Order: sequence, then structure tokens, then C-alpha cells
Amino acid sequence: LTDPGVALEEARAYLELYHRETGRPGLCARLREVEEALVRYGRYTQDYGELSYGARVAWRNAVRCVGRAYWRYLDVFDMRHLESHEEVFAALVAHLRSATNGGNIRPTVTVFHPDRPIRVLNDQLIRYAGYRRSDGSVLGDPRNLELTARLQALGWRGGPGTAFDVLPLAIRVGKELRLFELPPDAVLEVLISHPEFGWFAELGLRWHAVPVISNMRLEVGGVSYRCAPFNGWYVETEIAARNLADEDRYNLLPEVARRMGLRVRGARSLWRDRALIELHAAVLHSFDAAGVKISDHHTVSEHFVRFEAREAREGREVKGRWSWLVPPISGSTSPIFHRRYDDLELKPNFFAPEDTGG
Ligand code: NRG
Repeated sequence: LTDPGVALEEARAYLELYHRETGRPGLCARLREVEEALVRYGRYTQDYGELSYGARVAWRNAVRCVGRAYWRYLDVFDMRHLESHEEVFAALVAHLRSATNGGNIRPTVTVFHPDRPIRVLNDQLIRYAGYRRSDGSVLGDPRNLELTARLQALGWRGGPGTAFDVLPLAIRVGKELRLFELPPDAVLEVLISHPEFGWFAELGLRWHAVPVISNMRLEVGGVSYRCAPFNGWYVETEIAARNLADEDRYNLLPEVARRMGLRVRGARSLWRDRALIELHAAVLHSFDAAGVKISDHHTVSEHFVRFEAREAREGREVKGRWSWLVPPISGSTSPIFHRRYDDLELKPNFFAPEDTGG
């Protein structure tokens, strides 16, 4: 917080929103208190109510998120008192366990101290290694080649050498980076099979139950929480249309199509589309069979439109980034496809690491 004037304006705007929306009394006294703290120390400390409501509104304002209907139901773990690598790691494992909840996934954010230099190097708490083979091909998730190489340079010996080796966490406190292996029981995974194709399980595919984004900055009332890992649950398209299907990810469409007996040639036989649909069916079937919460793109779109209506009744217009909200398959079957959105990023919000949010 370099400019106390700016900080005061940000703090004031948020505290007004917080007191207005929650009906909490005492706005004037709180504003005086915060102003005094900002003038004297250049910072102020949010209480749990301010922080937790701010995190929920940050979710509500996340223009790329289609799952915002549940923004009021976010568990907020206040971990601002933690200091050491071990403490931070323990809090991240506790986050994973509580958020995973045996498959009944709970949207959760863990907030660390805004002024302490605590960071997680991994962009998600659970990531699969990508290893470059000598012939140039990749074992695992090509998206994580660079992260995997960095972790190896930091001393990671590598995993068992499967296509789904869970990477260790690299936690930085101050200048010191340390690696931590996640305990396997904190990482729930779903083995992918198909409701009709018996051969599908032979592909050996799996995915983790919970996406925990660990490199975004939570900004509330002018305070930047640079380490505030959060999760909701997956939409099946994230795994089936992108992670397992993108050519620069697991690139599984040719293999699935071949196994389906399709001719993997030419555009117009629609072999890619057919394989893609069965991959989606497999992911939904497998998560359902394992009792792990997952959205499908039709239901999540419907809930998003309902969220827009609810927000309108509260006098708020939902901002959004159309290209992120529309599902990557069957776009025009989603009501979102037929609407337009203004993608202004209101605050509080979650910002990408390089994004100053200004
Ligand atoms: N597509 C990414 C995850 C991005 C965030 N998605 C969520 N967030 N569902 C992937 O790993 O496939 N969330 O907080 O639930």
C-alpha cells in the first residue's frame, strides 16, 4: 500500500459495501479507526467478518467463473497468524482435507498474512508432473513441464514415473523455498471409466477431485492477500474438453476415437467430436460413481443464469467474460452463449499473479 490516499479510498469503498450488504452497524466508527491506522501505520487489519465476506464477494466478482451461484457458501480459513514453512504446509493439507470432505466438496479459501512473504510456487495445490523423454515426447501433463523441471532443480527426485505423478509443493517464506510431498490421503483422485465402453478403464486415466488455485491474489478493501489458495469443484468440461483432450495437454482424442473404432482421419467424420462426447460421459460417470461432486456444463449454465436473476433482484449486474463462461463443448446449448456480458473486474476480486488489479 504505497499511496495512503488510494488505500483509504479502497478501504472505504469496501467497508461501505460490507456494512450495506450485511447490515452490520458501526460503519462510521470503523471508518475512523481504519483511517487512523492507515495514517499511522500505512496498513489496517481486517476482522474476520470483513475478511470472510470480502472473500465471498471476490468470488461473486470473478468474471471467469461460471460457478458463482454458490458464492455465499465459501468456507474461509483465517491463517494470518502462521509463519513457518511447516505451519503453512500443514494449513494447505488441512485445506485439502476439509475441501475434499470425502467427495462432498466444500468451496474453501485459506488466507495467509498479507504482509508476510508467503507464496506457493505451484499454480494449483494438486498438479501432475510432466517429464520430457529423450525422444522429445512428454510423459504426464505437458502443462507442468516447466514446474516439474523447477521442482527437480530444487531437489525433487521425481515421482514413480506414471502419467499422473502428483508434484510436491514448493513453499516460499521470505527467501527460503522448501519442498513438501503431499500425503496421499489428502489427494482424492477419480479413476476414469465409461458407463458402456469396458475398454475405457484400460486407458488408465484419472483426475484429482479438487482444483485448488494457489497463485492468485485476493484483494479486499485495498489489502492484497498474495497467498490465498481457493477451490470450488470441477465442471466436467475442464477435465474432459481441456485437460485430457487439448493437443498440448494429454491429447487423448485420437486414442479414444481409435478404440471406439472410428476412422481417425479427415475433419468431416467428426471423430474428434464423437470421442470428446464419450470422454465427457466417462468423466461424469466416474465422478458420480466415486461420489465426488462435479458439475456438468448444462446444469452449471442454468445455475449461472439463475444467479444473474438473483443478483439483478439485489440491484447488481453480473459481470462476466463470455469466452470463459460459455462451455468449451456444445456452446450454443448453454443459455450463456446467447447473452452478452460486461467483463469489468469489480473489487474485491481474485487477480492473476502478474495482474496488479489497477
Ligand atoms: N481449469 C482448471 C481449473 C480452473 C478453476 N476451475 C475451478 N475452480 N473449477 C483445471 O484444473 O482444469 N474452482 O475454484 O473450483
